[in-house]
Amino acid sequence: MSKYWNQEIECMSREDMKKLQDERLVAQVKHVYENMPYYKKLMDEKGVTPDDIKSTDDLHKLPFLTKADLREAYPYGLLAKPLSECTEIHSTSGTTGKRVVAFYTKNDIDLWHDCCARAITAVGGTKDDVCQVCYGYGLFTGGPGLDGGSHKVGCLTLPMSSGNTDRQIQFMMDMGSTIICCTPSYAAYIGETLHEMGYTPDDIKLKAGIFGAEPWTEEMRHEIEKLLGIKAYDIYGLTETSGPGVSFECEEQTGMHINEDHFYPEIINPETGEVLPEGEVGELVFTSLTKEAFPLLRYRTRDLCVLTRKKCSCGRTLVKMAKPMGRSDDMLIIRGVNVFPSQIETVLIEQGYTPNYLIEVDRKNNTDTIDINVEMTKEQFSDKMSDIQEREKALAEAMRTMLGIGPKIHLVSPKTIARSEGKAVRVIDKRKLHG
Ligand code: DLL
Repeated sequence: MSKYWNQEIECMSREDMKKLQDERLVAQVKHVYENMPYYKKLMDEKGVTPDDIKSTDDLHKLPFLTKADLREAYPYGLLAKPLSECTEIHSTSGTTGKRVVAFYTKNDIDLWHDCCARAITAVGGTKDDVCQVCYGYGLFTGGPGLDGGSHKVGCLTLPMSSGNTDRQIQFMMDMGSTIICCTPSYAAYIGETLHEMGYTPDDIKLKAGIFGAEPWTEEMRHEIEKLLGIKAYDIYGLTETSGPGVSFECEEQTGMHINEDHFYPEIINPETGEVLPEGEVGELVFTSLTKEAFPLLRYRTRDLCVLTRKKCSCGRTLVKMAKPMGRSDDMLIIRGVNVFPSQIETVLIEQGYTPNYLIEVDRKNNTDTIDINVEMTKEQFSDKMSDIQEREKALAEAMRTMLGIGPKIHLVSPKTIARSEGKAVRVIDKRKLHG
């Protein structure tokens, strides 16, 4: 059984991949220019025509698209195929403003599922596996994407959707699930519940998990691997580019291979828009090379990360992206210092806490404040106030070393912070609430 879903593409030489990308880009720019008046206008304003784009080396000449464009063009403004050729939509879970809606033709769906099949195969999935999909189903892309990939691979697919955690565990045992797909925060919750029900990883058959849709740290990976007795792999994607499967992790577990035959990546300086060389941190930008219905060119994801073309031991030559360190708009600026929730998660798990925490940011007397509520485990829990204060002090100190600013720590009783079944809410920024 091959460890690749599509060896020819996944292990293609750089020259051949560049040739394929160049050809696809030229055709795609023409398709967009002729069928998406919104982007044609942006190109016209910049004085660029399809003839100016001869290869990926010319990509920098094209205008960017942002989430603001998607909102402005809502609902049909970025559609590049007649509605009669579209068979599905998906949408973001955005709570503010208009939703982002993405459209798919039959072919778009097929290619998307193919990308997810690559991800499942890369974690060792074959038709002999039982794949439990507990990402949400519906408008969210997580459930339908991995479900489609699992069907392609030929796994027995359990379309569980998220929630009803006791039932998830019951099915996992009864059906002998070997692969699980969900958000990392939900995986941690399932692991926690498994242990609470009196089981250990020896009681289940799981071997691998495919986790994404939200930022998570290496420390969280180890925590989940321990709780469920599995290998935990990362998967990345966004509704605007199709959903999960834009990139996926292989056995090396050191970043995600981008399906660059479909999604051409660039890293830019978020302030100037300038393209940055390999190895520099910046904002990830994707150009869809094959999508028909909703083919976004130079779409700014707002995710910050690094690309590398270092040789990977798995044999794949697809470029790799590091774990995104968060979205540029998730970054908290506290008293002028940049803080990412992922840094806080790292410290917590290193110090023996669980990934159950909530960050509250506020502004009092013109000064930013940051409070972190952290749940204690049953073992850490103590009746003695002085013990808890001691622990809070030690944790605040560890945070200060990592972040450069000292947050206020509040250790709270076990089971008092709400668990997540989908994307976890880690931050409440009250400064925004006050306007
Ligand atoms: O979250 C698609 C997805 C579903 C990916 C299932 C992986 C698994 P959206 O709801 O549109 O789509 O959110 C996309 O989520 O821009 C990132 O900020 C974040 N994100 C997605 N995957 C990861 C990941 C889906 N592996 C936004 N690590 C993206 C960090 C991630 N952040």
